[in-house]
Order: sequence, then C-alpha cells, then structure tokens
Amino acid sequence: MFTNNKYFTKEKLNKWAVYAIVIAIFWMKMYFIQGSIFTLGVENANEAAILAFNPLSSIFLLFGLGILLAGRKGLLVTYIIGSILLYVNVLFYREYNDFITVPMLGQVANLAGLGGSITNILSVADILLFVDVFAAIFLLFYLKSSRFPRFMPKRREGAIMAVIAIPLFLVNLAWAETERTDLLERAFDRNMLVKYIGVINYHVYDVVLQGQTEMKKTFADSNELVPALNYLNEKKTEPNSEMTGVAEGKNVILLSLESTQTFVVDNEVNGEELTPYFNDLKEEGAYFSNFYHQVKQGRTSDSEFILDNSMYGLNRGAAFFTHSSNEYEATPEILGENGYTTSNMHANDKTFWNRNVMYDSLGYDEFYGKQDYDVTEEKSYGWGYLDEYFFEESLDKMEEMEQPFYNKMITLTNHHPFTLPEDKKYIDEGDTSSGTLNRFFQTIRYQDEALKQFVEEFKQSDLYDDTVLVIYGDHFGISENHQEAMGEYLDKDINDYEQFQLQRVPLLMIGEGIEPQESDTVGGQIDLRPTLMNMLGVEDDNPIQFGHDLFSEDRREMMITRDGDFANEDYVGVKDACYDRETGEEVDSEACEPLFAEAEEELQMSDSIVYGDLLRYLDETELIEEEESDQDEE
Ligand code: GP9
Ligand code: MN
Repeated sequence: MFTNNKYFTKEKLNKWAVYAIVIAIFWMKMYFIQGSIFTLGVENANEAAILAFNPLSSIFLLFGLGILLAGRKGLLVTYIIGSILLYVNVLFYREYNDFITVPMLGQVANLAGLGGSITNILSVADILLFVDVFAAIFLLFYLKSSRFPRFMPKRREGAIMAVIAIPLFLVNLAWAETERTDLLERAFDRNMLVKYIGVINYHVYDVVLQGQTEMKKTFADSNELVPALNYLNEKKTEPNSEMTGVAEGKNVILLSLESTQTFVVDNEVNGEELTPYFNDLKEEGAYFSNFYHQVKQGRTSDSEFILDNSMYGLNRGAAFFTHSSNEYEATPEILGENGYTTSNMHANDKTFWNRNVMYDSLGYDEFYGKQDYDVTEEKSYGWGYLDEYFFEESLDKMEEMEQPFYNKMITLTNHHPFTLPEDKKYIDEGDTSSGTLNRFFQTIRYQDEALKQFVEEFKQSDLYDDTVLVIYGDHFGISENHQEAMGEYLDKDINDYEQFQLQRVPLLMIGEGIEPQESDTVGGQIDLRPTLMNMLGVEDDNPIQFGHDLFSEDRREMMITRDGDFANEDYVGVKDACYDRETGEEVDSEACEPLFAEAEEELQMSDSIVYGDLLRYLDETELIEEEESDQDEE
C-alpha cells in the first residue's frame, strides 16, 4: 500500500476514516492488555462491557491533545507514548500486581532493585504489542514526505477530539457507577479503578490525586487533628492490665521475617515440614494465628511504618519515601525518652527504601546496614547477605549493645525470586504450576533453619532472660498472580475470601511473663505498638494510634487493610462482598456495610494525619485541650 502512493493522492482520503482506524487499533490493543494481561476480576457482562468501553475516552483525550499540540506528528507521538505507557504498566503489573502511582516514580532506582530478574517479566510475544508502534514510527517519517499530502490533521480537530473525550468519560463513569457507587471517592483499589475507567484514565486520576495530597500539607492546620483525636478516643480500649509491665525494662528484639505468611506454619511439602523449628517454638510463647499484614506499595517499609507508628501506611507510594520529613512520635522516640537504645539491623544498602532518612525521623539511634556486616560473595546470594550470617553477626552486635534496647532485625533471604545456593536447599522444590511458589517453599525452609540457629544461640546468651523476642512476617510472599498454584497446594479454590485469609502472617512473642498461648484474636501490624508498650509498662502518651492491645479482653477486633477491606470477629469484607469469617461462606452484604464504612473512615483519618503532617500540631492541640479542661474546672 505504501509503494503505491497514488492510492493516497488520487483517492480522496477520508481523514476521519484514518482517525477511526488509528483509534480502533489502539483501542484493540488497550482492550487486549486490560482484558488479557491484567487480571482485573471482571464479574459480569456489564463489567466486561465497561472494560471494553473505557479505553475510548482516554484515547480521544490522548490523541486529541497530540493533534491539538502538533498536528500529524502529535498524533503519532502520542500513539507511541501511549503505547510505551501501556507497556510499562504491563511490566509493572506482572511484577507487582498493581499499577504505578506518581509517588512511586520518585523511587525508580529503588524499584529497579526490587524486581526479580527482568527476564521473568518480559515475554517474546510482547513484540506484538509494538507492531503498530513500528508502523507508527515508520509513518512518522513516511508522512513527512510531500507525496502524502492529504492526511493533514488540523489542530481544531484535535481540540474537538479532546472535548469529545469529556462526555465519553462521563458516560464511562456513570456506567461504572452502576457497578460501584462513588467510584472515584472510594478509590482504594487500583485494580478496581482500572477495571472501571481504564489504565490511562487511571493515570490522569492519579496525577490529580497527587496534586490534592500535596495541597493537604500546605493548607493543613492544627484543627484537623481534632476529629482524629475524638475518633480515636471513642474507639479506645483499655489494654490488658495483667500484661502491663510484664516486660518492664526488658530489651525488645523485633524480628521481621521476609515474605512469611501464616499458611506455611504447620504445613508441609512432599511430606517435609516447611517451618519445623518455628512450629515448635510457637509453643513457647504467645502465638497469634489471626494476625494480618497491612502493607501496600511500601512493602517491608510499610510494615515498619505501621509497627512503629500504629498508623496506616499509604495507599499510594511508600510513606518511607513520600513522608520521611514529617513529624512523628514513634515507638523509638518514646522508648528513647524512657532510657532505651533504639536500632535497626538490615544487611542491605542503607538508602534502600530511604531507610537511612526515615529511621532518623522515627527517632532511631542507630542503623546497622550492609557496610556494618561482613558481607562477602561467599556469604551472599540473590538479594544479598544470607540470613544465617546476618543473624550470627546481629547477635554479636546486640550482645555489645547498651541495654535496655529496642532493636529491629530485618531478614532478606526469603525474598522474591526465592533463590538459594544448592547446598542451602534443605528440601525439594514444590510441584505446583508456579515456579515462584515451588522455590518459596525452599527459601522458607532455609529461613527456618537460620531462625533455629539464631534462637538457639540467643537462648544461650546473657540476653535471653532480659529480652522479649517478637517474631512476625512483614507481608505476603506469594502474590495473587500465583493463586492457581496456591489452590493446587492448599487443595481448594482460592476465591477473594481465601486470598484475603492468605494475608495472615505469623506473630510470636517470647519472653518471661508471656504465658504460652495461642490467640485467635483478629489483629494486624497496627496493633503491635500498643501491645508492646503495655508489656513494657511504658507510658505512651501519643494519642494518635489506631491499634489495640492484642492481649486486651475487650479489644476491638477489627483489622483493616489498605484496600479498605477488613476482618473482624464475625466477618471478612472483601471487595464489597461479605463472608462469614470462620466458614468463608458468603453472607448478605448488608452485614458488612457499616464495617466497610468504618474501615474507610479510619483509613481517611490516618491519611489526613500523614498527608497533613498533623503530628507536628500534637503538642499544640493537647495544650488547647488541657487549657479547655482547666477552664472547665474553674
Ligand atoms: C529489602 C527489604 C525487602 O531491603 O526491604 O524489600 P521488600 O520486601 O519491601 O520488597
Ligand atoms: Mn519484605
């Protein structure tokens, strides 16, 4: 067709037909990516139709703006940019099962370190996603030629297209609202957002959101803290008084187990226990079997944020990056005021996840990073320093530390892509359809062996009698991408309820005064701070905490995830559906409605504090309250 350019010159080319073809091709591509590469959970024909329709408004907007700004070239350039944007989303989605947010762009270097090998997420067939782009590039140069004069988009036409995008989007939105009301206000779940408005509109929305959150800090004032103070005051539950001070003056070791989920506990593969040591160890302390991680895009760093603040991490980006200059009154700060030495140990680069900066803000005295360990090639694999050596050196360091101390150790080996040197593979791989899950079994088993060596040595050390050891999982290791394989392994269908329950991570506390027990109270990482502070008998006067002592008899059993889903004593609420927590049976969604509302309110409350940097007003606000009560007395 290109050789016979008479076709273009002699025939009157219908410009709008070319537009239609270009739009149709991009539409098909986007439809394919959204429908076949992303797993957005399309539940009915209406949703499928929305998903098919939603690329249209963004295409009109994109190409319209392109033409408006630069005519023919503008169209082609936006075609190429749009295609690259889609592909970046494909790669990101394959790795993280999520969509990029603006704040994550600020941590690109970090993200590059996070992924497994890039070859895992590239696929030869992806070239097909660029066939049209090559054609577009070719045309970009070809169309320069004066032999092809007829297809000359006018800027006015671009403006028309961009304007048409608006009603198209409004139709899209109204249609989406037939499935989910207040879609844009309740946009916790990016998968859902993309399902309903499409990935390009999602990015536009995310940029708007970014602007809004930046404004929040600028315009925040101390009054904004009051609703949170009132809310938390209302929800407050008394900690278990029998546990108050059981660990007074003791050291605390927090041991964050990388990617460790509760399903591995007391479970096996090929007849071999996955965590033989932990299975026995948990009989020696307080073990929590309904304890959930609550992290989002910030992964391990989110768990650390939640733990030390008893506030929620953010839905977009990692607070460790985006809000490291905020004012906090975190556990290390409070403990520091009570005579504790506070530190973190993690044999990775100190700048990773911006830890060096954030740890200062949280009030840590010391951070032992990679350069503080004897990291050699022989002792490293995959992500770096193998856990067994990390543990060994960390114990030495702790023995030298000024007491009492509060120290967090973060392991590394059981991290995606879950690889190990041959001689560290203590069990065979699994035989599910997911290589990731199959290898995960081996790295979990390795971690358990390293844990054994650590705890056994710790028990022999002088530290043992004066220390509370808190072992917990930071977050999931096996993402939704491996649901099918998880189903094969657990021999059940992994629906939304099961997937939710897989977000449980182990929590075990060992130390004098902690009675061996298995607790099935529903809780999450947000509850750790108040639990610990009560055990240490430390007066923690920061009223902005969303957690509740895990030992408390009358605690509010309500664990809220960053997606606005929740588990309480009776129900699990996931994606607007309601399940009986124990049986997993779906029940009338009405039962969960007030709980979803509570989850949303609480997340918003926490966000308002982080986005507004409101803890900087804490002293001021407390002062006002005190003054008021003084006046009341007079
Ligand atoms: C690496 C550790 C693990 O430093 O934080 O990273 P993550 O689990 O957050 O991907
Ligand atoms: Mn982690």
